[in-house]
Formats: sequence, C-alpha cells, structure tokens
Amino acid sequence: MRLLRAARGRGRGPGAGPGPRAGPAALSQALRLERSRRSGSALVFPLQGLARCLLPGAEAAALGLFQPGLAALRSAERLFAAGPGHAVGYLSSAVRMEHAPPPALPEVCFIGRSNVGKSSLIRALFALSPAVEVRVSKTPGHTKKMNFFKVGKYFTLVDMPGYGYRAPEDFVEMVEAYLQKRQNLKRTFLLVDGVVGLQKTDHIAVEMLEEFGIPYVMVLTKIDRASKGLLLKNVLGIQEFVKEKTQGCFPQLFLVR
Ligand SMILES: Nc1nc2c(ncn2[C@@H]2O[C@H](COP(=O)(O)OP(=O)(O)O)[C@@H](O)[C@H]2O)c(=O)[nH]1
Ligand SMILES: [Mg+2]
Repeated sequence: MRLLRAARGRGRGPGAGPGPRAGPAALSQALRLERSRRSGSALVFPLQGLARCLLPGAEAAALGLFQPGLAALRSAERLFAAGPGHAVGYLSSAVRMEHAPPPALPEVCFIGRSNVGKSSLIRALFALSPAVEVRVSKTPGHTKKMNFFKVGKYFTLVDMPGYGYRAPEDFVEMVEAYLQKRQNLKRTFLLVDGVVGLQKTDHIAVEMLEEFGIPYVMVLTKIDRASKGLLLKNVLGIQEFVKEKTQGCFPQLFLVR
C-alpha cells in the first residue's frame, strides 16, 4: 500500500493544504502538489510506465484506458470519507448466505486467493475513514467470513474469504454460493497476484463469473514485488486472456501496490 503511504506522508507535511477531514490526506490532494505531479502520476497510473518497456510498434494504448482526472478522483474519495449524514463503516459478518445483510443496496465484492491482498485493498479504500477497521492477515487463510461494509446510502462492499491455499471448502461453500445467489451484486473485483499471475484457482473463479454472467474487473496486486519485466509479462498475458477468453470482464486491468 505504498500509494496511500505516499499520500498520507505528503498530507502531513507543510503546504499540504486543508484536508476534507483530519487524518490521512486524500490522494487527489497529494497529486495536486506540484512536486508530486510526476511521481504521483506514476503511482496512480503504473501501466503508463510499463508502456515504455514495450517493443516499438507494440500496442501501448491498451495499457492505459482508465485515467480518471482529479475531479473524478475527488468524487470517488468523497464516497469513502465518512461525514455527517454519510455513514461509512463495518456492517456485519456472515459465515453463510442466510446471515448476509438484506440486499437493500447495490453491492460490490472482492474475491481472490487467500493472501492476495483483498483486505489490504479494502483497507486502503477506507483510508479516509480511519475509524473503519479492516483486518489484514499475517497468515494465509485468515478471513473465513464474508465481511460487509456500508458506503453511505450508495452501496455495500464485501471482503470475501480467500480461496486456494488451505481454504478450498470456503470457495465452494461461500464464494460460489454468494456469486450465484446474491441478487444485489453489481460488480466483482477479482484480485490476482502480480508476481505469480493467473493461477488454477483464479481460472476457476473466472469460469464461475462467466458462467453466472457477473460483470467483473481484474485487479493485479503486489506489483511492487514484481520486476518490471515480470509485471509486463503478467499484465500483457492477462490482458490477452481477458480479450480472448472472457465476456464479462472489464478490459482495463487495475494495478495495486
Ligand atoms: N508488498 C505488498 N504486500 C501486500 C500488498 N497487498 C497486500 N500485501 C500483504 O499481503 C498479505 C496478505 O494481505 P491481505 O490483505 O490480508 O490478503 P487477503 O487474504 O487477500 O485479504 C499482508 O501481509 C499484506 O500486508 C501489496 O500490494 N504489496
Ligand atoms: Mg483478508
């Protein structure tokens, strides 16, 4: 989560400007600082940096479809910053679908192998609401429950149990049942480890999402741990896979460090 550490660090420094609230500075504020403009852009759009490593003539445009401006970043951040009349926080946990909260709001969920970085990413999203506690595990397979969070009156967000390592039964009992039955599920974020790329269990998840007709987005995590070459190989491999083999996957891959 180097991205947010950078934003936090700059927020506390002199000249950071007034924030929407005390605590970590918004990323959009950090990016507004003249000095951070170049490095900030590399942090937010890491695919841009990779385009330089492509062979001449290779299709670089596909690496950078999604480039939100400051206004879009700010409005996204406002969603995750709790305030008067805008409750952001932990809602409940469930070990079975029957215990899930009523499907009153649209919902987004984060799925992926154990230890891929689901809780870390969700914690980063809630960084502007420090009271929200998202547990990040030191040992694989920690999150055994579905954890629901509320983002005002707009949507709920679910941290799903990881699958794969030591938790194959959760995959079948929870992730599959959730994906199949949750009527208010609007978007799924499938997290893939940026160092090892798509694994067998990720392919199973993709098959499920495709079979159930659920729109999803792929997110590549831990890119700080992959060399530029390995990252480029994994990014291009996944983008090719998405283009050739999927129907419901958003074409832009998102990178997280
Ligand atoms: N280097 C690096 N470590 C990460 C990143 N995301 C998560 N981690 C670490 O990976 C471990 C598992 O993360 P966690 O969010 O609990 O994974 P989950 O099981 O998918 O919820 C923790 O030690 C995190 O600090 C990342 O982008 N880069
Ligand atoms: Mg977790």
